[in-house]
Amino acid sequence: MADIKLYYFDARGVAEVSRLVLAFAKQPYEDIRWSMDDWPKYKKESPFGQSPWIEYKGEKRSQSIGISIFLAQKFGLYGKTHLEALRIDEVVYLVRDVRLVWAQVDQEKNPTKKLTLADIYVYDLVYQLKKVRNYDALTKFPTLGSLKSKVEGNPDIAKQTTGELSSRGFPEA
Ligand SMILES: N[C@@H](CCC(=O)N[C@@H](CS)C(=O)NCC(=O)O)C(=O)O
Repeated sequence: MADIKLYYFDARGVAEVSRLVLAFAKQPYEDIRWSMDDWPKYKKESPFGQSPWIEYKGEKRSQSIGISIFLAQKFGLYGKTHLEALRIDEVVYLVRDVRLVWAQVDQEKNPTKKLTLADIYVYDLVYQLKKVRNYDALTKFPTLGSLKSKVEGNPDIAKQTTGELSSRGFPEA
C-alpha cells in the first residue's frame, strides 16, 4: 500500500500541482479521483467538507497549498534555506491571488451588471500580464473577452484605451 494517497475530483483543479510534484519525484501514490455525482460520498470522508486532501501514513490533511508545500519539502523542491523558501512562497501565493481573482471573474455571469473597481483591477492585471510578462490571458481565459467589452464599453475609459492613447489599451488576443 502506498504511503501517500491524494484525494480530489477527476480534474486538474487545485490538486494538479501536487500531482506534478509527485510525478517529478517519481513517487508511487494512490491518485483517488471521483466524479461530481460521487462527491457527496467522498465529502463525508473529507477533513473539512472540501477537497483535495492527502493521506500520509494514515494521517489525513487538507488545503491544497499546504499539501503541495509538504510534498515539495519532502522531495527537494522547496529550496535549501528559509529565504529560498520565502522566495518560492512569494510566487506560490501570488499565483493563488491570481486564481482567486479569476474565480471571481468566472462567477460574473451577468455582463450588464454595473462596472466596479474589481473589473478595472482585473482588466489592468490582464494588460500588465501581457505587457510585462507577455502572458496572453485573453486567449487562455475566454471569459475575459466580456470583461474587455464591459470595461472598454465605458466611453470615458475608452478614451484612455483608444485613439492617441491606444498604446495604453487592452492587448489584443
Ligand atoms: N482552500 C482550499 C479550497 C478547497 C476547495 O475549494 N475545494 C473545492 C474543489 S476546488 C471543493 O471541494 N468543492 C466542493 C465542496 O465545497 O463541496 C484548498 O485550496 O484546498
